[in-house]
Amino acid sequence: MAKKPAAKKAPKADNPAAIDDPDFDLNSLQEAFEKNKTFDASEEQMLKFYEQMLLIRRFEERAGQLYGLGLIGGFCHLYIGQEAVAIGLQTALDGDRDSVITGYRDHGHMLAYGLDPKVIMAELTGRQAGISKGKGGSMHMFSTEHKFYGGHGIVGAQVPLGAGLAFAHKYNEDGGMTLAYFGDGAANQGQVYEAFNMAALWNLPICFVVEDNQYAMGTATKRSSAETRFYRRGTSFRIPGMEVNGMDVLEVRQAAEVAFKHVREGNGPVLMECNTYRYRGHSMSDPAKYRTREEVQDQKDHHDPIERIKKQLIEKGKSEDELKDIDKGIRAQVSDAADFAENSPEPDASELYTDVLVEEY
Ligand SMILES: Cc1ncc(C[n+]2csc(CCOP(=O)(O)OP(=O)(O)O)c2C)c(N)n1
Ligand SMILES: [Mg+2]
Repeated sequence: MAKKPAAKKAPKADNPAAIDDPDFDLNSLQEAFEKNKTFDASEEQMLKFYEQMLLIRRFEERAGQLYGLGLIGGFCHLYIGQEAVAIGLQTALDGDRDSVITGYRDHGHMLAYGLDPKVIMAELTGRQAGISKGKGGSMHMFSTEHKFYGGHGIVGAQVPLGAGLAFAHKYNEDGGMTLAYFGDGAANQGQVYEAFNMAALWNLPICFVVEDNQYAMGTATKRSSAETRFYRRGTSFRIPGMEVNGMDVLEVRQAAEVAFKHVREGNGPVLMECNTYRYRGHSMSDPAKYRTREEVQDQKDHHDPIERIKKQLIEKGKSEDELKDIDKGIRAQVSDAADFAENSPEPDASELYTDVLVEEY
């Protein structure tokens, strides 16, 4: 005979959902989101989204070229194809209060947070003027001043660190929230679930975002993940999930509106899955032989986030020429960033001893 389940004790945590709502509803936010999935953007906002996504695209293309020329060393993971995720989410944050943390595919997130392309390019090329004095490189860029906490090479490590940042927001009562990004591959890490538990238990102000770009290095999600609907993975911790088309900036932004409101109102974490696609290999050294050219071309032809908003702007009456001029301006800005980086000196050898320990011992 099956054992009778033990009577449930009320949990001691300050998680009201766990006490008052025995029937946790994974889709509570998704239902609100389904009613209107498109952010009601003004023409000005749409132009801005177009411009910001294009800046990431052109910046990353240039970074790829500089890598080919040997001006960027080490690893370099490009964000091309995924632009709508960072722009849709980060334009909904408050740069003065909120914090962001991500993995190693971080250039786009830094640009989306309004950081100067010059200091990011200088960082990629290992120059003193770089945002981490040229010592972090592509994967380990940081700006505590801008509440951008990296740039992490250890897959999944940013998730508990993000929970820590959210804990600090709550503890300091500064009104901020944290956006913690991770990949579909990272979603299979144990530490992610430990962080989910603590975030839900302590009602932390955090939005966890899985950028499902369909691959973890060369492994397709369906080959590595028993549950590929990543938004469901917070169910055991009573974290509501949201499933979002990460190739549509207006949809991502609308999802951000719903999720961030929930978080800011003190209801604890949200887990958002953004379905997206990376056009380039995992890193610059990956020839991406695990997928067909046709698959990539299909994404570019039918799902490109920049082409999508461009089309919507044209439907609103913007001319192709006007949009081309914006592109020209961005290309010039990216060229200036590359020239700035190439002409900046490398850090002095004495910098090897700085920023290593918090204090002297
Ligand atoms: C703890 C750890 N294990 C393995 C690696 C090697 N590694 C680097 S990236 C990666 C795949 C991660 O894929 P995903 O989370 O989907 O992120 P994406 O690269 O697609 O953005 C792996 C296994 C690592 N850096 N850290
Ligand atoms: Mg991935």
